[in-house]
Amino acid sequence: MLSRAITLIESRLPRHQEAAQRIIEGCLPHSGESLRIGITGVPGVGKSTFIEALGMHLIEHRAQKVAVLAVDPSSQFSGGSILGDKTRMERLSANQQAFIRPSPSGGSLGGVARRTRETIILCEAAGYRNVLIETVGVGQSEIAVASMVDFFLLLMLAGAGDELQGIKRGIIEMADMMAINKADGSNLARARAAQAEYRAALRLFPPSASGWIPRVLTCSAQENTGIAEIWDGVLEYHRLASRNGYFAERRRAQLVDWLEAAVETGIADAYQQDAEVAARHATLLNEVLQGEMSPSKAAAALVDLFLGKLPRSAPQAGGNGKETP
Ligand SMILES: Nc1nc2c(ncn2[C@@H]2O[C@H](COP(=O)(O)OP(=O)(O)OP(=O)(O)O)[C@@H](O)[C@H]2O)c(=O)[nH]1
Ligand SMILES: [Mg+2]
Repeated sequence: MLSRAITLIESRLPRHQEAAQRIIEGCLPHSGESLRIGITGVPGVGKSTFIEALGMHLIEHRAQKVAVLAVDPSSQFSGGSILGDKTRMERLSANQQAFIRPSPSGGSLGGVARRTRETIILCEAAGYRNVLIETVGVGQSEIAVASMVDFFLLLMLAGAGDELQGIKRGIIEMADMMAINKADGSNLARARAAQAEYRAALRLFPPSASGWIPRVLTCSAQENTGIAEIWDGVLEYHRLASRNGYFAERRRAQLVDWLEAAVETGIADAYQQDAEVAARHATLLNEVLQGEMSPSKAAAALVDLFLGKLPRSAPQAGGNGKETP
């Protein structure tokens, strides 16, 4: 049922969207009681393997249900990792206490699924106490995901400089915790060294608004070491941020971002669904490509055309006075 509801929410069809809004309204009062964790890192760092280990830890040692939202990067990068994820999250996908949902990135910013926020609400209402969101660490997706989660975990590898890992400074600044993964076998010593280096580097960053000092830990998702310590850290953050009000503040910021993103998505959907606008878009695009018109002039003409049609094409306003973002 949860899967089908999410599929409905991801649909762009207006009649599906109406049903989706009703589901979200119904779920909202039952949502919020979870930890929303964003997990990012470059391809191959071990995000899926880590989520398998953490998810099993939460189920087996903390008796909590886990939802995993993995954004499928296949539309943007060659291959994609969903098939790989099925094998990398073998135990978790077979476990009744886990729900794994690969979502298409659907062309939205940085590969983040366009309905990830709504999906989080549904998972929470379905009783999942932990929502883990895997996103591939290539840039914009982290920024989008960071605005949807309570805690942001950055997985790193030892022995590769920041540039090599494609991690931007801004992303390190957003991280509530860094974990050097693959701290096993002959890599262990290098992982420890990287830990010391990153700890020193983090000291140069200004203290975060939450009063939390980001941690640098090591782990091996494969050998299942360091996972419990990472989760203890997450819980410690949760306690601190709950006490000083930052957790609630961050949740409010999530609502602000949700509203804004939903407005943008709504406008973009309406724009794309208008046949006349779509036809004009194609014509003007052609003119732009021929060098006959500037992109900005074409865009202004298209926006004018779209806005001019609004009274007819706008969907009915809600009318029940409820304010779901
Ligand atoms: N030695 C070692 N290998 C690991 C560890 N974690 C993951 N791996 C391996 O690293 C490879 C990539 O792991 P994934 O979990 O698929 O990495 P990912 O970050 O999810 O990759 P993408 O989804 O493609 O971005 C796999 O071959 C894993 O078996 C670890 O802790 N130690
Ligand atoms: Mg993966």
